[in-house]
Order: sequence, then structure tokens, then C-alpha cells
Amino acid sequence: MTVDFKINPDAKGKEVKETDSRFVNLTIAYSVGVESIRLSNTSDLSISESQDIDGKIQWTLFPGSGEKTIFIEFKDAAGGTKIISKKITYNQPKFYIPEGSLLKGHGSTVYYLGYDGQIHPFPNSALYHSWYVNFDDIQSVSNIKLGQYPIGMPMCAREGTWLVKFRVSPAVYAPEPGCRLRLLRSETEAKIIYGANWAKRVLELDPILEGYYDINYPDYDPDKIDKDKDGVEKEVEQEYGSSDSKRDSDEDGLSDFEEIYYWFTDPAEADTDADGYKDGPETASLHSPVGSGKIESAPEGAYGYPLGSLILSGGKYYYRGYNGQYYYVSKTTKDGVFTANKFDQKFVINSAVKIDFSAGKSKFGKPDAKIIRPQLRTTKGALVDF
Ligand SMILES: [Ca+2]
Ligand SMILES: [Ca+2]
Ligand SMILES: [Ca+2]
Ligand SMILES: [Ca+2]
Repeated sequence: MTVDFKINPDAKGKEVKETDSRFVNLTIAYSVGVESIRLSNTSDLSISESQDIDGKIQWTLFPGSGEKTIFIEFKDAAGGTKIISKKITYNQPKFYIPEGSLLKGHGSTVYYLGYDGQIHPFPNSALYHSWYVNFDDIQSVSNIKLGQYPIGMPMCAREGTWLVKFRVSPAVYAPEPGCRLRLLRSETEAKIIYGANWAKRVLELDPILEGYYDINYPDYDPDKIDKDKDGVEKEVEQEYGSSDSKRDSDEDGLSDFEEIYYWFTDPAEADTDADGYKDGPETASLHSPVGSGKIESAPEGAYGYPLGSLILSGGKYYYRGYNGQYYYVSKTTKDGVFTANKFDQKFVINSAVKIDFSAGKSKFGKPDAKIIRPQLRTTKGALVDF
């Protein structure tokens, strides 16, 4: 294939060497048969945008002054690819609004100015408050200024804050770092992690927002036949008489996975021990679902805190990082790391059932270390600033 592109060509088609705007125009030349392109600011294309081939495209450079490289991968109908790159120098203007700012025009919508150069609207005030306690940092700008930024995807719920559900669907999720939602397996799991008042944390969102999240099914293995993604293979569901199109076949408030692998109850029978109490409520209140009496704790290793959770344990606050590691935050809500990260006491997990995380605790580097930023997940699983 024969392909080429130019950054900010002038009227005569000559390339300009420098710019003071992160937004650039690309003109693309391509031979017959080239169908799509993937654009990126990094050579490994780990953060990229794909689209149908077009002669003219707008693109946003990485922030900060310096030489910038744009990479384009061209793809033809036969699946052949070719990557070419071009450079331009970006001189950041003396007066500019820094990435990470909160902006508002004459309307009521608040936007987060992302490192991607786009403004991201907060879909509602509850989602805004998952990130920011008050409105002190919002900068009011003219509608003209606001209109100079492309509008990007809406802001996601911050990890470790609300639980999220989408209208119409009963599934409840815990937001994790990088616009990811971890499915909560059941009401029992929600009660064990968040306590009896877990339902007060649930924020109901417009189903249209679901598409902006990456959904994490904790026990699902895509290499196995598991239509309901509950972590129980079709074959095993058949053996136990449960359904591979329902995560809780007997609707007793425990998922088929938890019944089969953690509690040893019957996934096709709501009240395994026939004592008049269903398996879900019995386990959630730590009563034996397979006999009489109270049980000491949930099965070891069965339940864990979602990534991004803030936990109060033994009088100290801990944060579960993106890497799964637990970090010591502070002793009080007034200490540096707690306030620097704008943690909100309202979202602290202080559940009755202690989930063991004594192993693998570490400390933040600095007494006021900032770790929480709006971030997105790349195709390779790493987090990048939103
Ligand atoms: Ca299944
Ligand atoms: Ca099932
Ligand atoms: Ca059952
Ligand atoms: Ca029972």
C-alpha cells in the first residue's frame, strides 16, 4: 500500500514545523484498498483511536511543550498493515488552562479537562461528588473558550465510592480504577463487603453510561463455555442442575458460583437445609445454610475488597491499589494522604465481617502522596491519566 500523511499543512500543502495548539489537522493520502487507520501518540499504539480512512482528520497531541510524534497504522482490506510517523513541535502558550482542571461555562454542566485535551462532562452531581467533595476548584470560563475543546466521554464513577447499577438491569457493580466495574456476585457478597446498609451506597445510572465502562466479571474465564459469565462452566452447571443463562438459578440471593465453590449449597434449591430460610439471607447473616447455628466467618479467601476500596480496619485506613496491594493511608481522616486524595469518610468500608488482608500491606511513598486521579485503561491493561 502507498500511504502518507501531513500535520497541519499550509495552503500549498507544505507541512508546518511548529504549533501552539494541541489540536492538529492531518491530511491523509492513501492508495485504493486502504480501509481503516489507527492513530496514536505512542509507538506501541497502546492508547489509540481507530476509524475508517478519511482524507482529513483532527488529532490531539500529548500535553506539554516539546517535539511530538504522531503514529498512524494503516490497514487494507486484506488485513495488511503499515505504520508511519510524523513529528511537529508544540509550544505550549504562556496562558493556558492546565489539564486536570474543572471547567464550567454558562450552563450547569461541569467538565473535567483531561490530559487527552478533551473536556469530560460529569453526568450528574452524585458522580461529581464521587471525585470532589465541594465546588471550590471549578473555574468558570466563557462558552467560547469551553467550545474550543472537543467533548470526550463522560466521567466515570471514582473507584471505591458508590456502587453502581444501571436502570432496568439488577446487576450491581463496584467501580474500580480505570473506568472499570466489578460485578458483585450477589446480595450476600454485597453484605459481607459493605455491611447491612450496602444498598444505601447504590447509585442508579442511565443505561446509556454503561458503554463507557469496562465490565469485570470476577470469576469468568473467556476460554470456557460460560454464557452467564458467573464463573461456572456450562458442563458444571448441568451437573448441578443450575442454569448457564442465570447467575443465581434458584434466586436465593447467592450466585451459582458462590453456592458451588464457597458454601457447598445447592444452586438449584433456594433453601438447601429446608429450615425455612433461603441460602442467601442465611449466609449473609452468617448462619449455616447447611445446618444449624452461627458460623464464625465467610469461607477463607472467598471474598475480597474491590480494587480502589478504602477500608477501616483496626483503627487505621487502608486503600486497595490497582495492583491488588493494600496501602496504609492514615490513622485519621485529617492526615495528609487521606486529605490529599480527597477521600470521603462516607465511602469508607467498615464491615462487620473482617476480610483478611494482613499480608501484603505497604506504605505510600510520601506523607501526602497523591494516588487517585481520573484514569483510563489502555488496551494493554495499564492505567493512563484521563
Ligand atoms: Ca455459567
Ligand atoms: Ca449459572
Ligand atoms: Ca441455593
Ligand atoms: Ca436454609
